[in-house]
Amino acid sequence: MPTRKLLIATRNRGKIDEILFALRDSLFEVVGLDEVGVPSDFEVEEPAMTMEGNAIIKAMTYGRKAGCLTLAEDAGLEVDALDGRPGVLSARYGPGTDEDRYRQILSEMEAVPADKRGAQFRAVIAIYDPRTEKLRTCEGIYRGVIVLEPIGENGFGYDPIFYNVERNKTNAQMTKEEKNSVSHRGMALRKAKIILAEEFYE
Ligand code: ITT
Repeated sequence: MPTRKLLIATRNRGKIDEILFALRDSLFEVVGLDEVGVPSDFEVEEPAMTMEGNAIIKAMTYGRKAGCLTLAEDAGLEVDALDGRPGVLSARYGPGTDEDRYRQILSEMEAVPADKRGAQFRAVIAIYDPRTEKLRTCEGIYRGVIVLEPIGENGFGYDPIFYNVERNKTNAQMTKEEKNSVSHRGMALRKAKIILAEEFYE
């Protein structure tokens, strides 16, 4: 029997690389938006107030458009001293580049002492099958500390300012493999793999 296709519904290059790595031994044939013919100008709004809400909207909208089993993810950084900001607005927290946005966080936190610089990444994954309308979600959370100055070149987004105390390095100093073993996305994807195998494999 041919392997079932699983669409990874994101255009964020950093996420795609990490998801492909985590699903490299998947039971499914993992495909991207271009491969199922979703045009690059097809945009999905993210109006929800929660990551779960936006992950569900992305999975259902892309899944219906492509007619294919779909995994979408919404993720973000929640900083304790900023009352959980940027949170669901992480990709849109100020204009410019990823670097502009992490520098904005650093400047907002200039006066925050070392023992109050805790933060977490959260990732919510939604899996949607347009044929049966079955929908499942799962989540991963990853705690760390916001550094004073960015360190490292790997990863994407806020990785250069997110420090892992146990590993004594920022996310941006980790290989893809190491980040996958500790991160919010890695945790959510390990749960998603079980859900996919138990509930969506046929
Ligand atoms: P899609 O909606 O196409 O998946 P996006 O970039 O808009 O892509 P999100 O709405 O989920 O994705 O925004 C997540 C943002 O949070 C992302 O742009 C990064 O700035 C940040 N982020 C999420 N996960 C991250 C990670 O593992 N490392 C660093 N930053 C991360």
